[in-house]
Amino acid sequence: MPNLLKCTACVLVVLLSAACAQGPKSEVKAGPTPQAGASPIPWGTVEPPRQVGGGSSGTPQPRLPVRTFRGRGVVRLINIGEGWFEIDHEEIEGFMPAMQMEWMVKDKSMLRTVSVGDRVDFTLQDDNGSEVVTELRKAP
Ligand SMILES: [Cu+2]
Repeated sequence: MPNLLKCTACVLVVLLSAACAQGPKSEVKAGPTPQAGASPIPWGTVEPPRQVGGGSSGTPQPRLPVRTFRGRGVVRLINIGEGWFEIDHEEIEGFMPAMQMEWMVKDKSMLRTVSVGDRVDFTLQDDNGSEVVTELRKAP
C-alpha cells in the first residue's frame, strides 16, 4: 500500500511538472514569433511615444530658439567675482516689464566697463529661460 501511494504521488508529480513544463514552453514559443516577424521592440514598450507626446514632467520640453533683446537701465550693483550685476531696467518690449533684477554676464570682464549708477545699454539673450547679458556699455 505505501508503495502504491508513493507511486501515485510520483505520477502526480510527474504529471504536474509535465503540465507546468508545457505551459511556459508554449508561451516561450509564442513570444519570439511576433517579435522576430515584426520588430526587435517588445510589444510591452510600444506605449512610450504617448509619454513623449504628452510632455510629462520627466520629458524635457522642446527647446525654443535663442532670443535677443536690447534694453536700457541703471546699474545698481556689480559682482565681478560671480559675474553678475543688478540693474533697474526699463521695459523690454515683448519680454518683460520694467523692474530691478540681477543678470549674469557672458564675460565677467564686461562688468569692468561700467560702474554702479551708470545708465547702460545692454543686449540680453534668453535661451529658454536662461538669461545672460552679452553686451553692456554706458549709454551715450
Ligand atoms: Cu527684468
